[in-house]
Amino acid sequence: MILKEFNEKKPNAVLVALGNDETTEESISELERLLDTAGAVCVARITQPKDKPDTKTYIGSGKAKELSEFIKTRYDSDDEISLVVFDDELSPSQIANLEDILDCPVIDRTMLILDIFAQHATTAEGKLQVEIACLRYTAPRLIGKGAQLSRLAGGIGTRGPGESKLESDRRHLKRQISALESKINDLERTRSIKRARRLKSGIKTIAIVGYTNAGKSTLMNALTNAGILAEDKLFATLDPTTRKLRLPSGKEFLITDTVGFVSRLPHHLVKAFKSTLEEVKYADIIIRLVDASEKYETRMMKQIVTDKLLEELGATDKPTITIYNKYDVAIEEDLIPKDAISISAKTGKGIQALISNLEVV
Ligand SMILES: Nc1nc2c(ncn2[C@@H]2O[C@H](COP(=O)(O)OP(=O)(O)OP(=O)(O)O)[C@@H](O)[C@H]2O)c(=O)[nH]1
Ligand SMILES: [Mg+2]
Repeated sequence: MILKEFNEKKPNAVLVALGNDETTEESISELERLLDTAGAVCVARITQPKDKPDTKTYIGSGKAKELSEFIKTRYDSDDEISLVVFDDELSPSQIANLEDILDCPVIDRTMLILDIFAQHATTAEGKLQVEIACLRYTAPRLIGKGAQLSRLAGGIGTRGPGESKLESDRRHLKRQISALESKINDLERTRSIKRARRLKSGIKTIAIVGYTNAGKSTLMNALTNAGILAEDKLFATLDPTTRKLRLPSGKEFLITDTVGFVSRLPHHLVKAFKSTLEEVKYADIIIRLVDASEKYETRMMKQIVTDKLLEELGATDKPTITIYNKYDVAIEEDLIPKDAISISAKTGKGIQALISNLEVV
């Protein structure tokens, strides 16, 4: 993948977004965190107030020239720019046009997230899911270029050498995708057998959901000593872990920690991670974790993203416990609902209250 190729020094990147309001700022800040997680450094942010993206170059052509000048000033220096990341999904032709003008690799938000997922996947299933998402993302781009080429080649009936190469690439890609899909189907079967076994055991399952970095793995560890990696990185967890949770009364649950949500999670990833995310769909109870250390508005935005994904997964009709985590570093506490459970998964504060709550669900 793109960012892994730079192995010595962290690559410098410029981030680009359209808009000039607070939402743009938040979104580009999140992109910077994603970039950091992927292993690159943001050296400049560029925003352009514009209602609609330019069909050819996303940002205006003048702005693109300006950016290319900026990149040029750093050629062959220690601060050379190796990457430009756009905070949106770009069309294949926009990427090609921008790379022409900027003379620098261009990626979009989706590719960046795919890259992080590729770096973080550890299990066979996780790796397969990421691979499928990447191929599915690449396929239409190849087809798009192919379509342009075949028109250039003189229309129906004529076959340029480039076109037939593209066709064989496409066929190859299709074969690869279907081979991976059948492997995934096998894994899905295993997962559903396990699920059926759990169902038979009659033990209720809880899924911890929430925006990436909310503290889901930390909470899971606090509850079960699961020893899951919790990190101040986005998408530290990709593969779901399920553990038994035994309450003091003897009541038992199975609790699952899973992949975090993010604003504009690429559709291909949602699709590819279907079997992982189904752990949420089949859970009996949902713990919806909110990061209380963030501003009220950010919390709200992230809750909306989480709820939308829950709806997409068909998991909205379940008993849901909303929990405010990171209470030790909470801000705007007066805006946290009075009846909400507040905890610190890190210090352990409020965990007892949560457990008491679970005793009665
Ligand atoms: N101060 C404070 N930090 C916390 C608390 N809970 C978690 N964190 C920190 O928040 C960061 C993210 O925690 P994780 O448990 O990895 O979050 P996650 O929701 O599992 O994240 P992903 O798996 O990446 O989606 C880590 O650096 C944790 O140490 C808390 O209650 N208080
Ligand atoms: Mg996690």
